[in-house]
Amino acid sequence: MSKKRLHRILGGAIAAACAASAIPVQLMTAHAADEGEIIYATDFEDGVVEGFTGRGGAEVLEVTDEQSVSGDKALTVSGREESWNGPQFRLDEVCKPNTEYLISANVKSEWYSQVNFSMEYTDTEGERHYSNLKSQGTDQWVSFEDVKISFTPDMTNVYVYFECGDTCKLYVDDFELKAAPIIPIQDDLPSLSALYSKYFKFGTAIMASNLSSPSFMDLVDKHFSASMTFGNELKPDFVLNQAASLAYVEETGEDDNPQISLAAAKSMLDYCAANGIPVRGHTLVWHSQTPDWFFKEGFSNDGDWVSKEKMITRMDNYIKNVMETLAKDYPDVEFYAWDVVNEAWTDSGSPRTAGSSKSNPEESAWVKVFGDNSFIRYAFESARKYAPKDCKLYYNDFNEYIDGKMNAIYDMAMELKADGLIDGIGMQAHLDVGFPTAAQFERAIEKYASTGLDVQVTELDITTPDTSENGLKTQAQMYSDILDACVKHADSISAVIIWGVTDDQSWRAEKVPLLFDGEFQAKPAFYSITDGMEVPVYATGDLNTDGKVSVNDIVLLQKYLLTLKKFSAQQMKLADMTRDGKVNAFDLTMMKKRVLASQS
Ligand code: 9MR
Repeated sequence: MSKKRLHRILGGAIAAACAASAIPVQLMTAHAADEGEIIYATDFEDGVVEGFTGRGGAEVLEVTDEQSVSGDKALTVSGREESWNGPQFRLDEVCKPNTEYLISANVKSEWYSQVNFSMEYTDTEGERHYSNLKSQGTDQWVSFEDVKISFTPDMTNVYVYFECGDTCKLYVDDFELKAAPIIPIQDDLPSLSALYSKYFKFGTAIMASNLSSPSFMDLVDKHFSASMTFGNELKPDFVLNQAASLAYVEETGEDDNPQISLAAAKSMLDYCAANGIPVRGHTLVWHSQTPDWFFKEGFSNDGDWVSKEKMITRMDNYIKNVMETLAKDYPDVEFYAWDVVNEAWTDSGSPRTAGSSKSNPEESAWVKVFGDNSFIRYAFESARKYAPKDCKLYYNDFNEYIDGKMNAIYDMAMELKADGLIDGIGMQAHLDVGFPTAAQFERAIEKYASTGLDVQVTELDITTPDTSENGLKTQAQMYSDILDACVKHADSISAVIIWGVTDDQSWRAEKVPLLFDGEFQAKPAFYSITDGMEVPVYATGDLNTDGKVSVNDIVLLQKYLLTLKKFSAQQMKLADMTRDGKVNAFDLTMMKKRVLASQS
């Protein structure tokens, strides 16, 4: 960032206007920002702390000349009583939902520690959510540059904030918030979902925060419309509602019915319903991202661990509540698959160590309560009882090509299959260019396919430590080899899901594991899995190019007619049911007749 004094948008003209009309700056409403427009920027050289407040309440925020990057001054935050205390900046009062912004700042922790740049919001049921955007560990100034941020209309009290692992002083300088330039996606690429539709569903996983990025969602729409996984929002720690569970105990005296909320998933569920995208539910029973109170007497944080019997009932009620709430509140979302149990076996093929995943991420509270992996069968029994009849049930795991784990999954699957409890095995496929080889991965596909169950590749990404042009070529080759193996075994594989869309939003962003870069452009890996593929010809009406004309296509056409959706040139052609060169209500009527006829 240059040394020149940044102009403080709110501190200048707008703040003056607010002062004149006695409107506090904090109450200003968001305005439509033009691409690249600076919404707020300060280098603190004017000695004013504005826009920032302390997260804990006790912090002291002041301008200091002890430290700075540009000029002589910076913001300092002292009196931090907890590591999460620090300066926060409220976004939703100055920014618009469904718009992408970029934030840059220089931040320094007084002592060596990890500096986190994070985001917080409140959902429609009043629950607060926190997510880390970027972290760096040092006692020097660290620079966060153009970190993307956006939020949806149902998120309120949206803040970005800085914290560090210690309670020492924090410094901030050169904070800048601007509207991101709009980078269009490449229109001339073939759609991945369409290219692979004759083999399997080709889909992706996204997070609710991605919904607010227009170009990101254009990529989802074009390439991944065959299947959607929610990266976090259907995991137990997002779904379980402790306040409601405690209230239920208070009211009924029973502590075996955990209460749930789908508020965090709402915007994604609405998106999938409106766009007719089938969903892979992820995940019901997992040691990770599951709160300890779920396993404790009275649903209290410091209660004793419950008995196995009580946990069986709690798990059954949890799965029942999830399935019933989805069916009642989201009847239009098609859940075609659910990960019933996730990551229960270690690489050596034994159950995880008993414990709390909050103290040690490898340990499992399920094993703590059950003593072994016997909870898996109960989970599948409950899922079978409550899941929609046509929804397939999966066991899902990573390192699924390592012998010990692979054999344990195979044996477990065969036992569950004998009782009709499981439909498939999910191979997460978090791979690296160095390990495993495509041949090892294919061997695992063969092993799982030999159960006679369905196989899905549920979370494919391939990291490369070398991000040079050469490294990206090696990555492209591996993507191509893995997809070749999937196509070869397409008879056993019903879906291949990429764990994310653009590198910058990936959980392994530094090793650029995905098909598109942070600028929404296709990488060599994309071309390696599309080049030479036959572009399929679709039946008129098959708007989502999934190989059939169905209710999902009707939904899409309705959306187009209500001008809620743009169609590509291919979709315009496919939508013209009456072949009169126009897309209108007559096409919708004809499509409805076609779908009705195919159902009778
Ligand atoms: O992509 C998810 C990331 O945003 C979360 O921080 C992380 C926390 O565990 O979970 C990631 O998703 C995981 C998935 O649910 C199960 N397989 C491994 C994935 C990557 O950690």
